[in-house]
Amino acid sequence: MKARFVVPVALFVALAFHAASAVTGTVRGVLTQPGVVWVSDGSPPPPPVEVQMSNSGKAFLPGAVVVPAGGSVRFPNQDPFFHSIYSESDADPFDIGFYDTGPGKVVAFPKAGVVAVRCHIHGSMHGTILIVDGPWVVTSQPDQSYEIQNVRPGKHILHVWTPADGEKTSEISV
Ligand SMILES: [Cu+2]
Repeated sequence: MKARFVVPVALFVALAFHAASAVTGTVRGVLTQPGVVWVSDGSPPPPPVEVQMSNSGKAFLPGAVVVPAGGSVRFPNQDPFFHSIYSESDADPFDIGFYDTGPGKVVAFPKAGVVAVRCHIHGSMHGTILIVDGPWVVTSQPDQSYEIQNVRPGKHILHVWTPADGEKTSEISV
């Protein structure tokens, strides 16, 4: 399965701003498949951003999005029929009710975590929202390597998410 991720451009700008103001470290590694990696290091959150995850052809498009905690996700409905999506995940559960073709609805995600999204009407629909609370990176290198710069010194949790294995965490020292 080909992994597809969408990341908000504004976050890159915010992280570049943080880099100029503190002594920080770099975290490197190699994944076994394309995924998203981030470090919960207590960095101040970037300005809120809104990411889009469309409903198209009875599916979420893209199937996974990344948003910093405090941001939001809009769910435009591109299908000629209703959707009604929800999440029962521990982090940021929601149920936004029925909505027809059009701009859809917006959900805010104040807490970091991994949220599985489903639809009451279409049982096959499944999306993932990664709400992150620190420097992060989407791996795009052919060799699956990653490098996260501007991590604050200290003990932190490293998060690795892949479509096949979900989220795995480990403690690191920077
Ligand atoms: Cu649906």
